[in-house]
Amino acid sequence: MTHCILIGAPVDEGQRRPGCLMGPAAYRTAGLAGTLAALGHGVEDRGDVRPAPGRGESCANPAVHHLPEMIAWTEALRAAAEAALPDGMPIFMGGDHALALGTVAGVAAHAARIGRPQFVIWLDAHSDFHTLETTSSGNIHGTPMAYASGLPGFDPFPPFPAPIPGEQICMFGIRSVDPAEHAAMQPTEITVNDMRVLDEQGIVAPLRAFLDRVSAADGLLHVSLDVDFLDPSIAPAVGTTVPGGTTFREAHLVMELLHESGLVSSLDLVELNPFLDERGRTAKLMVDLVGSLMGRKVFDRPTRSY
Ligand code: HAR
Ligand code: MN
Ligand code: MN
Ligand code: MN
Repeated sequence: MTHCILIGAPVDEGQRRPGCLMGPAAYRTAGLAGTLAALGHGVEDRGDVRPAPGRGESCANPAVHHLPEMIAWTEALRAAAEAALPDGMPIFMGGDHALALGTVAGVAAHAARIGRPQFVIWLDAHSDFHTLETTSSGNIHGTPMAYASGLPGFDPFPPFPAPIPGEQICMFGIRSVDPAEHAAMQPTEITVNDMRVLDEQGIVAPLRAFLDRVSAADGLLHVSLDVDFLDPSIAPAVGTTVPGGTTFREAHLVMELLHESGLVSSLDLVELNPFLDERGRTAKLMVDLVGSLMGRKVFDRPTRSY
């Protein structure tokens, strides 16, 4: 059984549509802690992270907004992640995806400290591979994977502690990539399982191929789950809907395979905007997906060993 550590990250400054700051409250209301406890896990809620005041940092791209606030969030969330990991599995309740600048920095620093490779699976419609220099929206939630990869172009931010090699990153379900992101990803070894790949090959083969690599390297696995990974018809509570996302069963299957691997060491739940939800259905779906990730199954059967 796992000791689950819930950490609220009410980040709203990484994009322009207010509401993601309500995310942690929605996950608590939708029963995340009870879902985990019912599966036999230990649950500890450490409350919401409170960043220090911003220090007025700036950068050359005038589109970028809320930079000082996001630097403060990144420092606070990195510290929260590093503090939680020796005690159990942190589950970061977002908050927009800019929170991952901090959470992934924290898990990467922890992995480096204990001498194990850190892997990341990015479940998202978007590649989030802009730098502060290439983003035209100025929304920092579109940048965390480039930061984690150690790309230049994040000057006012603290240097990423232990940049994650492309071989250890898998993007899964993406279907919206800007030209500058595409160009920046081209020279990397990142595995890109876009929706076209999943349409052709299904969920199982591409996901198992990645999990086999994590297992062979004795890696830690951070899962970053963006609500827009899901098709907007089943998950409307997100500011950046993109049609053609994963179905209910595809998403649960991803979670079930991740559980079966036994490799997951930390989790982000991001981009839920409860202000856009319909009677809590997206929040409830996200909590159900965490249930599958943490071992809920329809029927017990022999599982694949890694
Ligand atoms: N690529 C676009 C931009 O940078 C859209 C990014 C949207 N990102 C998220 N998270 N919603 O994945 O503005
Ligand atoms: Mn995202
Ligand atoms: Mn997204
Ligand atoms: Mn978004």
